[in-house]
Amino acid sequence: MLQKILIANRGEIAVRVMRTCRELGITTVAVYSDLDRDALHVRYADEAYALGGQTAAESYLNTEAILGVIEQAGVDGVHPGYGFYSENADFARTITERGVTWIGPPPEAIDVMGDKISARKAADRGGVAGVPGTLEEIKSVDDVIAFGEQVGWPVAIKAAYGGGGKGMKVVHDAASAQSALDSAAREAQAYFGRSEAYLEKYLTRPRHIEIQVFADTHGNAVWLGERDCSVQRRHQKLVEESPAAGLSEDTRRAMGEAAVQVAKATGYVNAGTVEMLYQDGEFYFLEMNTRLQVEHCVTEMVTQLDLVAEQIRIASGEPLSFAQEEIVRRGHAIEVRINAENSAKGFLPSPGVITELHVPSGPGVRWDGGYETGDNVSQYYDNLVGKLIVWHSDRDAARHRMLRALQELRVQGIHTTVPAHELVLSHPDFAAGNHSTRWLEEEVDLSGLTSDAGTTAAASEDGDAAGMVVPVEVNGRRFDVKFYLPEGALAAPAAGAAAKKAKPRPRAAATSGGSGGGDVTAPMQGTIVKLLVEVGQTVTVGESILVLEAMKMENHIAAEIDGTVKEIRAASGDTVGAGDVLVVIG
Ligand code: MV4
Repeated sequence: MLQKILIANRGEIAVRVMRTCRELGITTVAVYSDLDRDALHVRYADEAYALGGQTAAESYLNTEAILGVIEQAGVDGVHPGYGFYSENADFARTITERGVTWIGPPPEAIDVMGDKISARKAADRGGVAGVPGTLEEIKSVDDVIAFGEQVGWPVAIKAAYGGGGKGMKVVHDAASAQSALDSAAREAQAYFGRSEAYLEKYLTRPRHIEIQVFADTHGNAVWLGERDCSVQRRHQKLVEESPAAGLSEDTRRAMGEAAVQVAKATGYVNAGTVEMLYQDGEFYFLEMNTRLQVEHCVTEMVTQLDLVAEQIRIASGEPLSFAQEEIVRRGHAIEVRINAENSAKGFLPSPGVITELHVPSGPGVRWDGGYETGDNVSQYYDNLVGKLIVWHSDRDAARHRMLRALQELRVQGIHTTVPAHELVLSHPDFAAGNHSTRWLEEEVDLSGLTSDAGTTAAASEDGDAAGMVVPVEVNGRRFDVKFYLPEGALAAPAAGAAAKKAKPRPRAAATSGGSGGGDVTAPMQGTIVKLLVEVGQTVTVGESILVLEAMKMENHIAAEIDGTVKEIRAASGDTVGAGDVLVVIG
């Protein structure tokens, strides 16, 4: 059994892995960037080593620095979590060559699944049907047109090395095939450095159902049940559950057995997830994720198994601790991702200091967090603050338990996705299980969503007129009274409150709230990826002026008036603060 494990990650997943290590008596080693010197995963670990740097590339993806820590700390295993190195076959090979155990699948399996064309071929070898489509790369637009005429429009052009919806284009007719192909290739080249693409029939209202599989080095492979991850926005999952609503036991078993066949066809070992699209009672192989996933917790809740412990046992060479027929799934689990995003402003990233974090508890509630009160959610890393998971005997009871837990959760100082979760969990379509991958974006009215960060600091940062909540008693009955004050009235206390934890940047006049002025300001702290205009250029309302990246998401910042670009005050690569004036239009 492994004795000392380096967790090459940060945030909630690093803490999650360490918790199991502690239970198993394994020593934990954390690594950290300059910004994470005092982060929760560092405080939690038995030992912690600096990587230096701020951005992910400078720190958590700095191979030399991590290899140095592996050496210095004398670890015998590395757990990559998700993201970062988790699907990097070269890194897995490098540490394996140094005699260190990779807690993940064989690099060959990562490579096969990393190329979506070879993944489709592997599924095919395992006798599992992918979405109807091609097993070869597109050679010319004629391939696209011929395929569309044969299976019917729309069709999807997908990048072989793509993922997360990037490099995917939906084509509705022969006339638009060429431009879609060009744009898919351009996007794939820009994001993944490879432009190969293949074709699939585009399913118009699929559900995203994925199967958790596990395989050991002794030839055993099992499936642990499914997760429905259909509630997504811009390819970001928001709510996950197990089991999937309305799925028959026969279909579930057929999907599970298909997933195991895919795993066996690639010589798979350790934890993996086979993603499928499910529509009209049919399921199709989509792709396989060769890592532990964010949403593994709902599987843990219904199976009462510790998937991280199982990963470590398998990496240590032990056989799976259970056989397929011993796996019992009970009840229903739901997970919501608590992201630092402002639901009321198009899910705009909301980095900053968490001035208060009070997590729910009570029966059937689990919190997997990466932060505590006083911690800073940096714009340089992803926006996942924590995951709230509930279990109950059936779906509707679990849904009500989640609504109860969301009510108990208090996060102050940053905005979160809590209002969106409350809307989803209480929506009749979700309650009825009538949701697909396009439901949230196309059918749910998100316009009534409000911001949730109740602190005066966060409210004034956005230029919101809403202010603080104060308890009052009227004839012995207690009420929470919310003050609606004119913009700017809270500026003084806000600065004071924020100063306790963070140094607020000097703020420009309140144009960031969409006042329609000529100053183009940063709506949140971030890094400028690209300036799209030049001085002297005429622009119109709504035209993209620049691209600002925060928390791994690119945000287009638009002009609020027609006019001419008078001044550009920022350059590509600059880090800017909320409210900073970046471009002046007059
Ligand atoms: C599809 C599809 C419909 N038909 N493929 C998006 C991300 C990538 N992993 C696969 N995706 C999709 N592929 C075919 N042939 C619809 C999606 C899709 C989607 C899939 C899962 C979860 C959410 C989604 C949201 C939009 C589109």
